[in-house]
Amino acid sequence: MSEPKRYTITAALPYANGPLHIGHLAGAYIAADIYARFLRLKGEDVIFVCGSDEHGAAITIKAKKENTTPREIVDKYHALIRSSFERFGIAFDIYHRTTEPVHYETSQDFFRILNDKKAFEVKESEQYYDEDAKQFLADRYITGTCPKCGNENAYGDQCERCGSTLSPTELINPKSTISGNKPVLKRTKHWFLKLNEYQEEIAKWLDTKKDTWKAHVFGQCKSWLDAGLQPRAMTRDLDWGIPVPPEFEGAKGKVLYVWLDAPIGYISATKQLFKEIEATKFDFAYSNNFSNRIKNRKADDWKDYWQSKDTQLVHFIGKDNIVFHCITFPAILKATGEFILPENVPANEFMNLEGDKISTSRNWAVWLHEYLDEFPGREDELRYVLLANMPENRDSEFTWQDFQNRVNNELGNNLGNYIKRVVDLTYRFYSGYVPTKISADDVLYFQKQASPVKYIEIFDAISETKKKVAELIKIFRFKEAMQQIMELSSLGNRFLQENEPWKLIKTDPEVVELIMYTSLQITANLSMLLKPFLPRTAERIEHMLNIKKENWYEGNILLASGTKINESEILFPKIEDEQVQQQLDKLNKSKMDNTTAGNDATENKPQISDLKPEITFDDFSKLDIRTGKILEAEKVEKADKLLKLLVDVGFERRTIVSGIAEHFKPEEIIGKDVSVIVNLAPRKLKGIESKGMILMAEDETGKLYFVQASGVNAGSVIR
Ligand code: B3M
Ligand code: ZN
Repeated sequence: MSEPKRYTITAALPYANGPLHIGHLAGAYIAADIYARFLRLKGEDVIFVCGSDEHGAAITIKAKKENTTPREIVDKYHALIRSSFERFGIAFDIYHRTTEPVHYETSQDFFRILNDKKAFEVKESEQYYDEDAKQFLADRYITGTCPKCGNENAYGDQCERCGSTLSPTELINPKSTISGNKPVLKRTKHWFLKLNEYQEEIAKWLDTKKDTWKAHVFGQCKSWLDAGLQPRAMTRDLDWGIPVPPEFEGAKGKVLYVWLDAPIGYISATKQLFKEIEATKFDFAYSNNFSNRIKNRKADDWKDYWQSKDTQLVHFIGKDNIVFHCITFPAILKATGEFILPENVPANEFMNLEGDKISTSRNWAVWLHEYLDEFPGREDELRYVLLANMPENRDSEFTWQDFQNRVNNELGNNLGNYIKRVVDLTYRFYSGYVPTKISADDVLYFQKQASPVKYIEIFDAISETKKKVAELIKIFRFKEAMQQIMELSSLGNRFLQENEPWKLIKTDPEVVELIMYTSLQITANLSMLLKPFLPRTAERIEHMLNIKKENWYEGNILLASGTKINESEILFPKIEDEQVQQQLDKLNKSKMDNTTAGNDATENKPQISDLKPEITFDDFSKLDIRTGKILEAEKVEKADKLLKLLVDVGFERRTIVSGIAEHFKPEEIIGKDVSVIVNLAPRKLKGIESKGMILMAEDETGKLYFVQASGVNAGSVIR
């Protein structure tokens, strides 16, 4: 896309059925917030919208569990989630909710438009019904065995273990979660979105995203499309949700499917935002800060952000929401003929906690509201650690030990101490005044001096860092962008350390002015660079340096000579061992509670991997497996896990890319006998076409072994 005129940024609407945890933050909100803050800093026209998702079985199930009403559940958790976001510093322009009237209207209008555009077919189908509870069962009310991976606790719409999207009738041994009984199939009428009719359009559109979308997002979409899109019911028999508009025949007792109404929530939030802007009322605290960009707008201007071709729409979500944002919602938007489609959906993968999957029901989580209470004023430390471990392209892990290490070493020793030192030295040498600007002679002198870190290189490095950070943010590589900033801080540290101004001050005071002037510019640039990433830290540095930058400034001189700066403060106090221990104790308690309650706390980490469902001989005989020999092996650039292999499979030599680089060195596997699936469709990995797959055995520790048939020639058939 050529430079967009404006940006619409959305972050997944969290279900209002529980508090936020670090998995939510690492999945969508920190990335979205960095992106939004960066664009605002650049002076772009951007809105950042979110809100609570208050419908669906997620809510009614929780209400049942807590013996209360859905209304009470959503009111309670909406308030908690909203305040946690606000305290943590996620700078939405609006945090809306899907139980607001404007959202009901908008969603029902969508339903009408989709109907007018003939996007629906009304079908009677059989659906699971609980005869004791006398109600149809929403997907989430049915559990059973996943037909793909054998997980016995899969839901009617999804298996949380293998990530497959399911329909309730696919479950083996279905059970109603209300009564525990086996549900019966009963006929009911529903409106189905004819996704199959959009297959081609969606495929064509997605094809244009091959190079700009994350591989795992694109890959997931592709496999959906390859499987063929099917009509999907957009209504449910439930008493909690947005009613099907009453003029529709048979509407009674039916509500919109939550995945129809939730994404529309982004649009109704935008409508509400512009209504409030017109009335100069701001919903979220942060809106005030950014009101300059969007003030004087009219209520109707929401349309620009959703219907204008020069708007860039970006959805930040976790990987379990990909299909809804990349296929279903785009199909809906397209069907209306009026809306733009997302430019990108940079979904993150999952973050685990201390070796186990984060789980609300097992209380295996770090809850945001608890963190905020237990570590007051330390929001940026959590932001930083979640960012450093952000699951951008693969699942990642949060541990309290790593939290302590990163805060104390990377933030404390590298960044915090550096800034404090520069400020303290400025006080020691110049009573807190930024020294005079350097002269050309000084520069020459300085360039000749022996220090390995040269003055002139510093300013190049600052420019270079700014450029790289901006580029990386634009392609959603936030983790690397943060690393660039930390490297600039390390460079600043080295510059100070190697030039030793505290020694030179006696012999070469002019040179010290140059060193300090330069160091102060580094710190000022760090504060600007940090704004999107660690906003509170950036503010505190700005306060120390007595500057305020509202815009992304391309030049390197941010601090004028003669400015009086403020005294230093400690940015990142040490995280003590006891604090880490307290958190670990808390998690251990959850584990104990679960074991005594009879829940297996390690339910997601089976010792023996689950059995897959039965297949027929025909299924098996489709596989063409042959013996092969590895002839060549080399590392794939910029891919830690991949080796590029040349394999003799008897009838030809094949290039196969294999994810074993963390287990074997290239040189040690040349000549190895292997087993290869030779008729697997080729796929591109890091731009290399891989033709086939090497079979590996994995033991319980994760160690890999080649599956070998020794003594036979390459190309022998395995069956
Ligand atoms: N509430 C699902 C989730 O929290 C859902 C996201 C809606 S985004 C429109 O995973
Ligand atoms: Zn499964």
